[in-house]
Amino acid sequence: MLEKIAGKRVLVLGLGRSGRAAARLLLRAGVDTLVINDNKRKDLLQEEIGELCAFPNVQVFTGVHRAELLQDISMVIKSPGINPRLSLLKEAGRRGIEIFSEVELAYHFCPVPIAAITGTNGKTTTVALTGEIFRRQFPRVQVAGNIGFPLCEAVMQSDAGDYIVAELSSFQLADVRDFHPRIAAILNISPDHLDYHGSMEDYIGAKRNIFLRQQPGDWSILNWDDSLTRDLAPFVRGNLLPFSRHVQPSPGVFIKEGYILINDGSENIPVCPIAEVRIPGEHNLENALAATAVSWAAGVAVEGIAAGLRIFPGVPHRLEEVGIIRGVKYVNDSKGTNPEATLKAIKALKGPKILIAGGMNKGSSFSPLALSLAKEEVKILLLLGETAPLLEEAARRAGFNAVLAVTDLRDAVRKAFHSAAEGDIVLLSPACASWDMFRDYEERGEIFRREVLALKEGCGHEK
Ligand code: UMA
Repeated sequence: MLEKIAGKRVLVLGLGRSGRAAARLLLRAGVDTLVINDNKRKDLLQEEIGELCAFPNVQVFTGVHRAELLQDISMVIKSPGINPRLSLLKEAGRRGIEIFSEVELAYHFCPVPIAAITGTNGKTTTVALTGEIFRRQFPRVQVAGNIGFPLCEAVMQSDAGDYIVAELSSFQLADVRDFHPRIAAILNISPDHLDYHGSMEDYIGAKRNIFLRQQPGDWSILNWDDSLTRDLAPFVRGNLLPFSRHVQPSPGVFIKEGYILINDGSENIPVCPIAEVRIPGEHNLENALAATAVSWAAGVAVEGIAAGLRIFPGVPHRLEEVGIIRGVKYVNDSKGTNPEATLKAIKALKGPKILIAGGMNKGSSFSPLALSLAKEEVKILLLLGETAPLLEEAARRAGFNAVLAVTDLRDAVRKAFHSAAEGDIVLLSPACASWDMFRDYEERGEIFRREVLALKEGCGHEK
């Protein structure tokens, strides 16, 4: 990698969080010329460009992606959100220029071990929980990657003795070559981001890249209850450590008689009763088992694992209670960006629910979610965004007719407020990406929180 940087001309595509972190690392690594290209208008990137002005060897091109920028480029670092079918990337491929993700770049400069976690759902919760557990064993732990703190940034701030726990998306794993985590985990796989990857095969292929460079002595963790992740066992090169809620793999992490147990290949080691795991819901139990497996593989003492499981409260935008108004609970699950995640959310929350859903179309099927609405006590479905008509059609086909269209999230919260009865739950869990109406799921969740708090204000702070 260094031979493609020192004294060379490198192109960074995208000037978001990943692009900026990659640029900083490349400058530190002695790149000769850094070419940055973002399709946003220049006036919308003032802040991002500002911090790079001090470097005479940085050239920023905005507005469009132009093939001329590939002249004399040694490699391209692609931001994860940029579609791989972009014509500039195709042209780079034709010219034999290698394209890497920001994660691959970070890896080459990483002085510390990485525990990497991917999966369609539960990544952020599992990574944050694993970080909480690791802090009981290692002097300094950085939680990085898709969770919002770019891996390049974490690497630049790491010192010997630290550990990085990385959340990796399929976007980030699609363009790796040498990336080699000491511990790698795949939590589950269900159809997602098919608009980006083109096919389920490609999506699974990207996830599988997490194991690509692992060797004997490394750890590879798989969900044994998910047939798609279980099928990946033949690709594992490290020590396989499965986790399961239903069977008892040896070695493995599992549940027996209400207890989380680790089997090290010969004996069962008790961790803690499942009743003591603080994060709620069956799906979170799966995340707790995964975090236990990753932590045990990293050498964290069982007491430390149990303490982390008992204390960790969950992450923002994931089944996060943001307020109670007139006996109605408002829950922000903006991170529910695919139908599977929303299904888990409606199952986790017991009681009648008003569900706010809809967003950008990623090509997911809404039928299984639609079929579960009535069974999981959803009484009204409020729909917004690009997928509103598709969700409505799926709901009506499943015989669920309590569907209302809303103009935006504010309208959704207000309509939910007027329709809710004491004891109901108003749940934002969109089953879709946010990018048709919001910058990201975090902005969507914050707007939901703000609207709920505004309503609460209006109701005179009643509980
Ligand atoms: N851009 C272009 N051309 C394009 C598209 C975008 O130039 O064709 C530019 C945009 O104008 C913008 C920049 O690229 O300036 C944005 O790049 P990005 O979308 O890759 O976003 P980053 O800010 O770099 O954030 C990324 C991840 N975003 C995505 O994968 C979409 C963040 O994950 C991650 O936290 C961050 O890197 C740090 O690692 C967010 C996410 O939504 C949370 N992830 C998806 C998910 O969880 O489902 C995968």
